[in-house]
Amino acid sequence: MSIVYFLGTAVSGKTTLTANFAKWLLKNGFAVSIVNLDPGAEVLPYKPAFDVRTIVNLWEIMRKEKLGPNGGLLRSIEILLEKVDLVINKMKSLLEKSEFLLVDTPGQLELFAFRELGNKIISMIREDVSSDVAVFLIDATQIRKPSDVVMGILLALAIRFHLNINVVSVLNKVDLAGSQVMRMFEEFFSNTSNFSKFVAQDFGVFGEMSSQLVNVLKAFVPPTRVVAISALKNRGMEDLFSIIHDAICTCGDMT
Ligand SMILES: Nc1nc2c(ncn2[C@@H]2O[C@H](COP(=O)(O)OP(=O)(O)OP(=O)(O)O)[C@@H](O)[C@H]2O)c(=O)[nH]1
Ligand SMILES: [Mg+2]
Repeated sequence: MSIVYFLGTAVSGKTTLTANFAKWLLKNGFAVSIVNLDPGAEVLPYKPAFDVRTIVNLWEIMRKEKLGPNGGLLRSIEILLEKVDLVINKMKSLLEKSEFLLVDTPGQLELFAFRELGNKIISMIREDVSSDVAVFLIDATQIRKPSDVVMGILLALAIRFHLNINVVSVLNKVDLAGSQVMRMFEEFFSNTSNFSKFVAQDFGVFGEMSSQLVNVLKAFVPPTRVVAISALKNRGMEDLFSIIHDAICTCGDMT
C-alpha cells in the first residue's frame, strides 16, 4: 500500500484534489481510503475513513482557550502531537483496507510541513507502508513572475528536506491561469540557463542572488516534470497518477 500526502499553501486545492483524485483512483479500480488531518476543515467533499476532528475540536479549543483561528489551529496541532500514537493507530488500521491512503493536510502549509507533527506522522507510519510521497500543490493563480516559480520550487525542496519524503510538484488551478505559467515551469526544468537570465531581469536588486538560486535549486531538485492539473475540473488526473507512480516506484512496489 502507498500513502500520498497532499500539501500546499492555504487554499491551493488540497481538499478538492484529495476528493477528486480519490474518485479517479476508485474509477480506475484501486481501493482508496482518505484521512483528514486538518482540524480546521469545515465541510469536506469526501468521506474520511479517519478524521482528526474526532480527536480535536478547533472551535471548542478557540472558545475554551480564548484563541483566534490561528492560535486555535496551532494549539490543535500541539494536542495532536501529544496524541500522535492515537492518530498513528487510527491511520495504521486503514492500511490493510486500501491500496492508496490519501492524506489531506491542514490549510496552512507550515503546520504540517515545518512543525514536528508532520515529520512524526510520516516517519512513524513509514515502516508499515511500501512507499510514500508528498504531492505539493502550487496555486497557478499565484504565479505572476519567474521569481514566483523559484519560490514554489524552493518550498517543494524545503518540504523534502524537512519531512524527508519524496515530493512531486503539481501546478493546480490551471483552468484559471494562462499558458505562460506552465511555460515558466517548463523553462525552469528544460532550459535552466535561459530561465536564470530571465529571473535575473525580474528581480531587480535581487537579480544576481535569484539567478544563482536557480542554479543551486537545479542541482538539488531531481529532473522531473511539473504536472499541470485542475483539481476542480478533474483535468490532468492521469498525469498526476503517472508522476506519483514514478515517484513511488523508485521506492519499491506500488501496492
Ligand atoms: N478554478 C479552480 N478552483 C479550484 C481548483 N482547486 C480548488 N479550487 C477552489 O479553491 C478553493 C480552495 O480549495 P480547497 O480544496 O478547499 O483548498 P485547500 O488547499 O484544501 O484549502 P485550505 O485547506 O482551506 O487551505 C475552493 O473554492 C475550490 O473550489 C481548481 O483546480 N480550479
Ligand atoms: Mg483543505
